[in-house]
Amino acid sequence: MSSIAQTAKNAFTTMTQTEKVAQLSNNFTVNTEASGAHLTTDHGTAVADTDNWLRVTDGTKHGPSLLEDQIAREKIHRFDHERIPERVVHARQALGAAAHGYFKVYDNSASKYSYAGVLTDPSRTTPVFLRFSTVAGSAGSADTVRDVRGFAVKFYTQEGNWDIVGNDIPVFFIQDAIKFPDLIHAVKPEPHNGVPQAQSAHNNFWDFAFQQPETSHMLMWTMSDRGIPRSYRMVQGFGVNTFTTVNAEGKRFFVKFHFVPELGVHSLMWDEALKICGQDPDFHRKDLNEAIDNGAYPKWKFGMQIIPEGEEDKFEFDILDATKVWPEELVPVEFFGELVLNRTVDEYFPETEQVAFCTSHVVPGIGFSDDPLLQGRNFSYFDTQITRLGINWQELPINRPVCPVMNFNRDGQGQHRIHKGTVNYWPNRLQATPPKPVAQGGYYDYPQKVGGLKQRARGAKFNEYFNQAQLFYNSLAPIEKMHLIKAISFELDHCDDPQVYISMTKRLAEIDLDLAQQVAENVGGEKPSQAARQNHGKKSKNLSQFDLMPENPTIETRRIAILVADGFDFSFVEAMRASILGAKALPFLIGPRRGSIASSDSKLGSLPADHHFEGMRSTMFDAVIIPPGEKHVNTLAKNGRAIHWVREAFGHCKTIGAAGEGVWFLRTAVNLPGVDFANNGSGDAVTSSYGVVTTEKYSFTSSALEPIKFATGNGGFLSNFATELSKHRCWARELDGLTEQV
Ligand code: HDD
Repeated sequence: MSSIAQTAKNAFTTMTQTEKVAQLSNNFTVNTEASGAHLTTDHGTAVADTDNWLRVTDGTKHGPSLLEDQIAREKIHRFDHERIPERVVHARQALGAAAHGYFKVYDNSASKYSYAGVLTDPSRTTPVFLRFSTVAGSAGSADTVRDVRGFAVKFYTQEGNWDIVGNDIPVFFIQDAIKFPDLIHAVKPEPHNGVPQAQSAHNNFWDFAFQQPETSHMLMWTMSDRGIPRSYRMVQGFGVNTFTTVNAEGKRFFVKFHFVPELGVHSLMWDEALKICGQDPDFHRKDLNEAIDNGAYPKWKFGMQIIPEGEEDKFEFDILDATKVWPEELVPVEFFGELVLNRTVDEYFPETEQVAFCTSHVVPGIGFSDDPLLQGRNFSYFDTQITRLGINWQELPINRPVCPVMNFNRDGQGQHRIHKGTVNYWPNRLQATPPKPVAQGGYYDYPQKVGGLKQRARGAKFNEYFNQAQLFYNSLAPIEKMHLIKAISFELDHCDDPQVYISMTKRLAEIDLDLAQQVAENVGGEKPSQAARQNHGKKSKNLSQFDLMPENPTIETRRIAILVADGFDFSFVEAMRASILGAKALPFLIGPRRGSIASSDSKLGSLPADHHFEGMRSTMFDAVIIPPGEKHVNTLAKNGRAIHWVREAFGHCKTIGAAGEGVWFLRTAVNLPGVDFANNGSGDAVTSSYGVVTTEKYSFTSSALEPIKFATGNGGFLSNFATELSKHRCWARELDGLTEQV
């Protein structure tokens, strides 16, 4: 290009860019931080209160929220329609994983509380669809970020669809639905630079958390190990909000819904979660599919906490406040049935993506409460589906009820059904499609008495924010507290505005002094010398994950890596694989290359490695075994990646097993700190130390398949190994500082 042409091009570029920049800044720029600016509606009316939905209340107790609230409606409408549909390429389909399954009650014992068929008829098998999700990240974000997990269940009952749109954490950040747009804006990427993705570790989130102290309790949960689950199959599910049920006598109950996983509640470690974000962003959905495809169907017990109407005021917290749990000592969970997932989806988009949930979807015998978060949600979900899927979203195959749908709702974009007949209104001269009386199954609206002033206010008990944050923190095991402190320290370290991290460390002193001091020291906050509020010291059960270990030890669905190089002991590996499969866990051979690896015995031949050390890291597995074989361990000992593999698994507190020369590899090449190993000459005695299980000599039982007995001591190598693995991790390594040495 000539210099004249170049100059002309530059001038043109500069001119057009400048014009565009000027156009944007003059005509379209609004400075929300300008002095004197105040909050208005879209039509310019100043807003006096953006924290409270207009509701009926006497200032002590909550009555229903009013649809009349034009300010809340506008705010939620604007929020619900914020996203435009994602691009057909370069924007991966929405995040989340889902599966089909069924729900069944054990007997009719819930009929004391509800007349809903789905809860009371043991002869029924109700189909369900469950969608798991993360909250903050957009479509392409990774599965293992620190976040809340959505746990949304659609029950296709004979009386219509019932949706529990829950989370894996029993409380929520905010009390009033009108704050939801603020919460989500604060956690999403910051507006000026679109950073960070799928992270709460930034100024705006922690600023909001500080400004809105009702977030304190849930912050403790998300910063605990609950924020980084090992698997969707190992999370609890909670309806979170307070719902109601009505029994056949017309008596009403306040209820909270619970799902408790059969496999226990387990988490990743933070370092592991961070690595998996890059190594396998789809870790959780693959895990769900792998389990179901292998016939290991995830199962949850279903229960309810129940408070009869009339007893709702006897608690120090308001039972309609979604930032509070109902401690199980006060209101035990009664279990009524189970939910099982047994089929993966056939096609992601029409099922996982197009499924649409609504908290307002209930069936006769189940209803709402005046929980102010639920009242707003009941409006929001239906509204957002209109933007996402169009007005006829309930006709999409995945959303259609299994019972007949017949009404006079008509037309609209994407109408699927052709209605025959001459009338489309009620009442009509033909008596076509009449309403169904309650006695015959029509929905029963409980005649709730409502009183109070119409005002923007919350009930008096809603003003207490810290008791249950303390209760949760106090109930954690020492290792869980340690993780929580590290997690908040990580997050606040990513906040670069001192105002944010200094205020937040002060806030933590409202919960626990030790917590506040340790975090302040880590992140450069002001270390408080005394608690801002006395810790009441109370604890409650089932808040710590250690209270939720499976009733019977199990290694079902655990992924076990067996490291092999040429010259491994064939019989040992085959015996391990058979026993592991017998216990419904999954063995994988990991070698220096994918493909055939020769054993030490040419007559027995070789085995194919499933993956190579680089392709599949230790983070993808729950445990690792090093088989015997002299040549094989010499090769592993020269391979830095193999050594790193085992050291990393040790650092993540995973069970490690070795036999014969494999023990030498752990002791000398990997050099695991602080561990006792099986000695030379100890024969087939088994040594278990810090979750590392070793034996000099592996003795084969009469059959190749050694049944796993879950016993320590003299139970045999595999039984000791399985017992360690059934505990999920060996936390003593971290508590004793060994993990910091690898
Ligand atoms: Fe929500 C989606 C759970 C409060 C508005 N929410 C959504 C999903 C889950 C939850 C699991 C994903 C459903 C799916 O898999 O399709 N949300 C919760 C819980 C809350 C909560 C447990 C507190 C108890 N949500 C909440 C409030 C509002 C919303 C207060 C608005 C006022 N939520 C929405 C939404 C979404 C949604 C914007 C986005 C996509 C959708 O609904 O279908 O309407």
